[in-house]
Amino acid sequence: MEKLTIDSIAARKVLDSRGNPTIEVDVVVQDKRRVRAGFGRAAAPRGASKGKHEVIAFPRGGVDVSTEAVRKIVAPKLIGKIADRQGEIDLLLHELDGTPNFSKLGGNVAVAISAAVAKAAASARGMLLFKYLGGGQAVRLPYPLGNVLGGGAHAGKQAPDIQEFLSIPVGAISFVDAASANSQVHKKVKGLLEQKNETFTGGKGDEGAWAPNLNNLDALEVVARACEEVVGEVGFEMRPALDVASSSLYDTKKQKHVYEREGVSRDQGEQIDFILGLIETYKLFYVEDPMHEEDFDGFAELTRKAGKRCLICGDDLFVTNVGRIQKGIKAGAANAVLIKPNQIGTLSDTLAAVKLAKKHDYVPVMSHRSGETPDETIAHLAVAWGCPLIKTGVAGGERVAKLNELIRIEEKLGAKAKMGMLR
Ligand code: 2PG
Ligand code: MG
Repeated sequence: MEKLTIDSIAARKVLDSRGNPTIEVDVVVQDKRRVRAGFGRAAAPRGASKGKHEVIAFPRGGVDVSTEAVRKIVAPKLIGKIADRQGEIDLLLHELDGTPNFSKLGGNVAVAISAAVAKAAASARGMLLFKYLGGGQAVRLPYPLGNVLGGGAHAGKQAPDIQEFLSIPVGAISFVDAASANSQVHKKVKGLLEQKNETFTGGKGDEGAWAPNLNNLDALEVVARACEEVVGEVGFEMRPALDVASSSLYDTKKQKHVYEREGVSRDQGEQIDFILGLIETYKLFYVEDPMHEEDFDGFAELTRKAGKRCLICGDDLFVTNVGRIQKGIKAGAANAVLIKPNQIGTLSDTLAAVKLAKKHDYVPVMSHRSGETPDETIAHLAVAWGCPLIKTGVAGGERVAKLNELIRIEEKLGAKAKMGMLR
C-alpha cells in the first residue's frame, strides 16, 4: 500500500468532564494520489492528583498557548511526514518541544497529536486503532477496575481520605459481563450508603464514584460488602481494590501520610502496616500508590510482604516513565505499573513503558485521568498492547465511552476475544 502522509493538523480548545479546558486535535492523512484518506481525532485528559514527575500538561498560558504552538510550530513541521512512522512522528514532537518534560508544547498537546496521527493512519487503512497498533495478537480484553466510591483529591472534605475504592470482576469471562458487574457494584454501594447514612445526597466525585461522608474503613467495608453481594448475583469472583493516591496525603516536612478526615498521621512503617492490614482483612486484589511518590523503599517492602497475593501498582511513583519504572524494577518496588499516556506525552513513550513493564512481569494497567473527555483511545491501547487491566471508571459519559468501546471491540473480535491474563 502507498505511504500515507500527514495532510493537515488542527487543534482546538475543548472542555473536559470537570468543565476545564483541554486540547483536541484533528489529523487528516492521505496517500500521494489522494485516493485514500483518513481522519483521526484525539483529546487529552487532565489529572487532579498529578505525579510530581509527570510531563507538563500545558505550558504557562494554558491551552491557548498550546493551540497556537500547534498552528505555528508543530503543523508546519509535521505536514508531509509519513503517518505510519509513529516513532518518527513522536521523536519529532520531542525535538520540536526541545525540553525533557514537554514544558514548551505541553505533554497534552503531544499526546493528542500522537494519538490523532495513529487514528488517522488506522482509518485510512480501514482498520480499527487496536488492530492497527496491535495486529493479529490483539485479542485480549482488559479487566475493568471500577471506581465505585471515592474521596481524596477527587471529592469534598467529608469524603474519605483514600482517593478510590474500586471493584474488579476478576472471575468474569467476557468484558461486557465484567463492565456490567462493576455497574452493579456501583448501584449496590449507593443502596448501602443510603441505608447507612440518612443524609447521603447521592453526591459523586470527579470520576462518578459516590462521595459519602464516611471514613476510610467504613467506606471499604461498604465496597467489600457490595462486591460480595454482586458475586452472589453474577456467579463469578469480584474483589475490592484501592487507589490510596498517597502522594496527595503525604506531608514532606512531617514525613508522614496525613489522613486529615481521620485525624491520623502515619510514617513509613505505620503506612505499610496499615495497608498490609487492609490487604489481609478485605482480600484486596490491587492497591495503587500505597506509599508516596518518592518512596521506592516503602513500596519495595510492601511488595515483598504482600506482592504474592495483591497487585501493588505505581502511578505517581512511575508516571509511565521508563527511567522511573527501571528504578522501580531494580528496587522490586511493585508488581504493576499504571499507564497514563498523558503522563509521558506520546504513544511511543507509552508503549515503551508497557513493554518494559511486561518484560519484568509487572502488570501494565491502562488508565484514564480524573478529568476526561469522551475520547475512547485508551480502550484501543489497552487491547493493542495487551494490558490485562484498565482503570476507566464506571459511571458518566466520559467513562462509559471507553467501556462501550471495549464492548464493541469484544464484539468485533467475536470468537477470538479472550479476557486478559492477570497473573
Ligand atoms: C489516579 C487518577 C485517575 P488523576 O490517581 O489514578 O484515577 O487520578 O487523573 O487525578 O491523577
Ligand atoms: Mg492513581
